[in-house]
Amino acid sequence: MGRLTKDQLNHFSEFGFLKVENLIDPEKIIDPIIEEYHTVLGNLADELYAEGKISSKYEDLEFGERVTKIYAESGEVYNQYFDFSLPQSGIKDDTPFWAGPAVFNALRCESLLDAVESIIGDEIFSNPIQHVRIKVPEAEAPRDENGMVKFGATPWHQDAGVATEEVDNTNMLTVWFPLMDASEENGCLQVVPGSHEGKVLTHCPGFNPKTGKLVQGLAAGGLQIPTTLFQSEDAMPIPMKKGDALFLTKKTVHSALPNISDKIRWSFDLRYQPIGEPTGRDIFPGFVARSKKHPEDILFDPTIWHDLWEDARNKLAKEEQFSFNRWDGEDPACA
Ligand SMILES: O=C(O)CCC(=O)C(=O)O
Ligand SMILES: [Fe+2]
Repeated sequence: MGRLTKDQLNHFSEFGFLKVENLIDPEKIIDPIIEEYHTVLGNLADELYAEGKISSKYEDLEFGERVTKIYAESGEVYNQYFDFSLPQSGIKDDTPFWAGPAVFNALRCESLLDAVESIIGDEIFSNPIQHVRIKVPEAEAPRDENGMVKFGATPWHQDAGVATEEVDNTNMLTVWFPLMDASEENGCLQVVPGSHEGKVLTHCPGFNPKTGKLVQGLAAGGLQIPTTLFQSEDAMPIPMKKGDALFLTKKTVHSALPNISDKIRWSFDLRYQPIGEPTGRDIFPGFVARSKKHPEDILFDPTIWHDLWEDARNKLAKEEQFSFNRWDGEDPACA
């Protein structure tokens, strides 16, 4: 059903990205996710209200307006409550996450896996580097002490650059899809066609490690490839409809535009790879999504998936945690 054509595969290997329209059923896959997140938001609202961080639970608002109001009034972004992964540091035994059945159902979406299979083969592992990204309108978004939007535009990077070095030997495929229509105004992705052909480029931390000062235009902590290192003038925005999916190689240079609209922009980004290759975040759990060789290994049970994440969190909370960052900012390109 979702199998890719020869032309689509050629486009992917030539340019390092491919947009596929109508790949993910909005009613069967996406709407249940939105419904599930309604409950998560309700729980968050209860918690913040009880703590006196918001003056109302905003129960009558739809998801986007409600999350915007809650973030704006509390002055904080609570995306970790919705995310189906864990933070890269500071994990505690009460760090929130959401690994619910509608999310798992999306990771297992058959038409999506058909397309993934066309690119990486039929032994498919769901890589644990995966996120939901909720971006409230910049005009209303909470800002940090430097006046930067918290969780705003995504800077230029390659996904290989935000994983550990082991991923250099892994055929990791990124799948990005919006939970509503994504446009240039609300912050769709931008890609640099052909940028996947070279090596993993230098990523610079959002601050200079020597001076501790912020690198201009960068959110603190975020990694970014300096625009001198790639053909930024070739950047191409990729507007997408709800149900479309965008495939990227691990070396395709990409970013996301700021959300200057008056509604939220939210999306899922998932990753898949052949079974047995390193994930680049080995302390997090992935699962076998498809296998002809070992069908008995395929995970179909959303509660097991949830428990894998809970076990990982509880284990990591007890340990000393290291940072995933493979970049130290010492490269002259970062100056
Ligand atoms: O959605 C975004 O803002 C960035 C997504 C991204 O970089 C990715 O999916 O790899
Ligand atoms: Fe990315």
